[in-house]
Amino acid sequence: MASLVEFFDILSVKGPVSWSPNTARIRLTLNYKRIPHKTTFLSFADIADNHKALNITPNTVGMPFTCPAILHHPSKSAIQDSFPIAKYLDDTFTGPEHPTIFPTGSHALITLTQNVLSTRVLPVILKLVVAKVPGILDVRVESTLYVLGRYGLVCQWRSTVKTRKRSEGVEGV
Ligand SMILES: N[C@@H](CCC(=O)N[C@@H](CS)C(=O)NCC(=O)O)C(=O)O
Repeated sequence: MASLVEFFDILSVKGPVSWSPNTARIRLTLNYKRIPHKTTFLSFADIADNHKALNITPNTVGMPFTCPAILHHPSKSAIQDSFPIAKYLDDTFTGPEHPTIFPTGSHALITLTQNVLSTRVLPVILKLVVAKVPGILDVRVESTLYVLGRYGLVCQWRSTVKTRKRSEGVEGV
């Protein structure tokens, strides 16, 4: 069956493999709901340009443009942020061939849980997770510096970046 959804994931040094817990939520949703889709892996540095070209509404909290994102070809809807994406997919792909991920009547409880997790739990573990990210992003150094600056970890990781530049022979640096 033709792909109905284009799913935007993030490229890593290991190539087109799933590594981000944020994007994994939508990969799991697409697979569980048996939605025909194709994955496009974006370099971290290209996320904003890609999303702007698709007229994706910027996030109001956190970084304006992030993955996961999807483009639903039939409706031309382009959405980012895993929770709204999951709700959109559940509302759009219904019927026995597409199992539901939000049982009827559960939206309020799930929204509350999501809010607590993202405001109370995530900030605590974010720095631990982000510290690992530069080591697995694709080797475009500017994208590595981009994420480091974003989370205030430039000093801690600058030496790692230099090591990677030498050993991997990235051009132009
Ligand atoms: N709340 C968002 C978070 C998504 C997110 O932070 N994604 C990261 C990668 S794991 C990202 O794309 N960051 C882009 C940036 O910081 O420029 C969701 O659940 O989808």
